[in-house]
Amino acid sequence: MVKSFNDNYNRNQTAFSLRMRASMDGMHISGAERILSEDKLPSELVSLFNRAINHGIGTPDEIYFSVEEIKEDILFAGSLPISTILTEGSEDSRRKTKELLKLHNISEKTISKAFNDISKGASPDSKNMRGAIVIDIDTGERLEPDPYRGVRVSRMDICEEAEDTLSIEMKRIDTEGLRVKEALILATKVSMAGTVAELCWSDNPDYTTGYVASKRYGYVRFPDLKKKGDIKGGRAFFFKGQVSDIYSYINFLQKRPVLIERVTQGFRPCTWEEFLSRTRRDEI
Ligand code: WAQ
Ligand code: MG
Repeated sequence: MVKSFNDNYNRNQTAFSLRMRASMDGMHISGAERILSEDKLPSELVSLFNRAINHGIGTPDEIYFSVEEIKEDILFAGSLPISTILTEGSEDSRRKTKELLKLHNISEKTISKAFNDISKGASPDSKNMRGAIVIDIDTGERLEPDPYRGVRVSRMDICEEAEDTLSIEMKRIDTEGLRVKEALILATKVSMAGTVAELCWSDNPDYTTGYVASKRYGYVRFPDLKKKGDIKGGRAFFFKGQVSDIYSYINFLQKRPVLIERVTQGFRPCTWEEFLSRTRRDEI
């Protein structure tokens, strides 16, 4: 994200999608997505290579890079606002995460299914998936065409200036880390696709904060959503609509270029009750 487009004056430059994914013994361990101009490609390739080989989980035995010219129009967007809920351990976090999902009119059965699948490793062979589960909010049915791989969101990034603003904003609200920035960019794009809500926690055993994100409630973080040492993680996109719409939905997630150019103000960590009263106030 060091890169990208310096807003208005070089919007006409050709943009490239740069992707990296690394695996070890067939298990996905690291990936990244960038949108950037040609002059930034060489340095970013090197930095993503370093990132892949220095990944905490292990040294990859395969690293793939792809560079594609972006021919579609880029959608410029504002980020979702960040909130962080103060909780008392993983059970409390899970309970509140589920409550927030219920506020999106997602059935309890569907919520439990998403939690159970991610907790046990959501691919049919109980490994972490490279992409996300897509789950029908009413039936709880999984809709991703390839249940081993899932749907991988691609072609999203943040403009340089917006990234600087985001760093300042994150400091203001006591939040830090590249992981948060990348997840926020992804979650913003996922919300723009019409996703009812997204549920996510990392597959990194040391990173236990997860989130629920949606247009309606923003990017809502829950510390300790999983226990330290747990290597299972993943994402679920809660989908509402005709099953026939699923292909254009997935196409948007995989192909439509989205660049964050504005940062929406977020909130300092607060209790669940404070969060609820704030969101209710906003709805009036
Ligand atoms: N598209 C779809 N699913 C993805 C993608 C993608 N581009 N990248 C990762 N996933 C899925 C995949 O199943 C991974 O195993 C899982 O998500 C977790 O990925 O606010 O770091 O990169 O403190 O480990 C969230 C909280 C961090 C950040 C999420 O995810 C915060 C994180 P990871
Ligand atoms: Mg990871």
